[in-house]
Amino acid sequence: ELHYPQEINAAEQLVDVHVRNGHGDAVAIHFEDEEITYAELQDRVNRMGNALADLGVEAGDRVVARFPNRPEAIVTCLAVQKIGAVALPSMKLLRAKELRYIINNAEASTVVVYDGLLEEVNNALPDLDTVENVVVAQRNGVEHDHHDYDELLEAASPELEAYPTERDDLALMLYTSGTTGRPKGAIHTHRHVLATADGYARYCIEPTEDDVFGGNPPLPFAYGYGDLVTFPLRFGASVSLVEDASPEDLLEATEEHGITVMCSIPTGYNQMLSQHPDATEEYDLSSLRLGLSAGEPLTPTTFENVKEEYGIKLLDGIGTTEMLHIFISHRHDEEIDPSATGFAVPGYEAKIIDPDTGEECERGEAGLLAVRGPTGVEYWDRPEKQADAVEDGWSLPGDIFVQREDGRFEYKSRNDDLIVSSGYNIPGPEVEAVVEEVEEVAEVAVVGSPHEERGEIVKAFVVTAEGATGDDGLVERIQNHVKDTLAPYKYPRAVEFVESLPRTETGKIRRTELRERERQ
Ligand code: 3SK
Repeated sequence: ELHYPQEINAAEQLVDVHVRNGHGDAVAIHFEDEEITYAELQDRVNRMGNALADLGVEAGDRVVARFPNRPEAIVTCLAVQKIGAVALPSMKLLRAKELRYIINNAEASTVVVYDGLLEEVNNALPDLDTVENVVVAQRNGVEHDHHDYDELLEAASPELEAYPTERDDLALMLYTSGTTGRPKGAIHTHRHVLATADGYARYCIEPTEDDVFGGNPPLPFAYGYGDLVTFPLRFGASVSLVEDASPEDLLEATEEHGITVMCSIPTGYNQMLSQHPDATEEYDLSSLRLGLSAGEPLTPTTFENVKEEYGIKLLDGIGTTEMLHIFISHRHDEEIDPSATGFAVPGYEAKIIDPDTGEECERGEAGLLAVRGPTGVEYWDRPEKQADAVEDGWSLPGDIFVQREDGRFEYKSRNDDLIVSSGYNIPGPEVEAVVEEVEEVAEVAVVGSPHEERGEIVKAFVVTAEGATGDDGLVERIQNHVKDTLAPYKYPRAVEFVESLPRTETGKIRRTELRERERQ
């Protein structure tokens, strides 16, 4: 079990502790040609914390950080946490409609945003009820009339004592799509943040100060936040950050920054393998010691290909935004069976239950995964969702697993309507609601369809309105409308026109039937 003192501040633990311990000159962040040491990171975090406090941000306030994977994102989140406020990293592809909902729901007081991502904030701003400050990091010369990130930092003091947060005070809030189309804020405490490193990372990855974490999961994805912020900084290691990293960027960064622990999703590894089949001849990848994989199921083929090409094991894991990071995985130093996800991470317990009775299943029997441990599901202001997601202290992530005789957990499928495509969680019903807005659409059902590279793709079954023709033109109009309304990765890559949708007696669409049809 992990014990933390009553008073603890995650940002202080991730940065100041290292400076105090004489590690201030060690590199914390590699970004482009820059090497930011722990002492420099502390200086920036302190200035940003003071600047935010001067703007009126108080302990407990929610502050949105909207950045690609850049150092300012880390500085902002840590500064927010250091003054006792709550960091809310925002996925960069979110559109004004989604931002409006999230920021109003979180009642955020402040938005700190990269100028390349300002437009959707400006579009949402007239309807943001609680936002008092917008701070812009101007990196591309985008004109604005908000506070300027660099000017604020320049003017602020570099001295800052961490706010005396308690271990169960909120530190981080991450919105997850869920299946309903209304994103849910998963809230996490200072203790939760540190526990992801002190459990999963410490035992499954065993990081040292010499490790360099790198990869492409976005920082607002809980997987990316752990891999690229919490883990490197908890262990006095460093992170190689690459903005919008292509497979080539990741291979280059591995050579340039000496990445030792690569972090990606199966689609990311497959893209690296297929786009650079001779990577080891093109790049020096000898620094790599391990790869982490999550976000979607890892196939044994990808595991073997990565092992053969890069000479490293891929540690598959399953986590959720609600649990903050991975709770089932192998350990890097044990024999990995790539057909299974692994064992419960030290500190967590996992079991398989019958979805109808809640009784524990026998080994070998498929059922609903239930987990508990040092992190847990807590939603911001959604008691009805909270009740569905937790039973008797056990969190129910909504996945069907089997626990084998050897104790390993093997993934089977999702238990709900969430489509997992290239690591993005896409709620089918949310896409349906937008497709339905197209005039020529009478009815629609959206499900995941298996796809070799992306795991699944979003597929829409559409019944056209009278007089409309289901042709390529309509497919394009549907796709463009979704791309213009929601984050573009949610658009249906496949559209099939059908006479009618399968329905239950009570009129509910039988998405299971459509999903099964796709799997045949
Ligand atoms: O998708 C996952 O497996 C995952 C892993 C770590 C953190 C968050 C998530 C959703």
